[in-house]
Amino acid sequence: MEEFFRLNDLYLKKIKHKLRFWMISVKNLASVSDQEWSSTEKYPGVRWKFLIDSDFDGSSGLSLGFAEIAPGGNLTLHYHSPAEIYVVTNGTGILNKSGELETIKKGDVVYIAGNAEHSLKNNGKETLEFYWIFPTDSFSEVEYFPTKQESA
Ligand code: 7BC
Ligand code: NI
Repeated sequence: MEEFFRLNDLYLKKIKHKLRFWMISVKNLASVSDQEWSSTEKYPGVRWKFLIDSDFDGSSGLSLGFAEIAPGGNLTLHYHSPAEIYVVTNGTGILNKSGELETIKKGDVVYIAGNAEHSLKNNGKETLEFYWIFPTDSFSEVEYFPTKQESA
């Protein structure tokens, strides 16, 4: 009987693995309500969660996370080899585009080329909220480099 359940389990695992090729999943922030916020002292006032990410589900090829920057908080100057997209869903902030500053706000979308230095600071009174997208299976495989410049 135990053997039957073990084989059944193996069979189900195999089927699940195959189904990943056709996987379509719907999520929202409530879906990850039990996930702890991530943060680092490198980025004061910034916290984030993972929604579509191979470290958390069976997705691949693209990954997406949600970040909040508190008023005064700063996702300081950095770069990484994958390109990146931001979709801003709340607040306003100052985007540093490799030295050129631009104010961004709710509704804006941002394309950041691979290896382009960028930072995002919340200069408003509301929480700055945005989704980011990487063309990678997971966030964990994106290597973050700090800028060579002095100020962020
Ligand atoms: O929000 C974070 C935290 C590391 O990263 C995504 C935004 C970005 O520019 O890489
Ligand atoms: Ni980035």
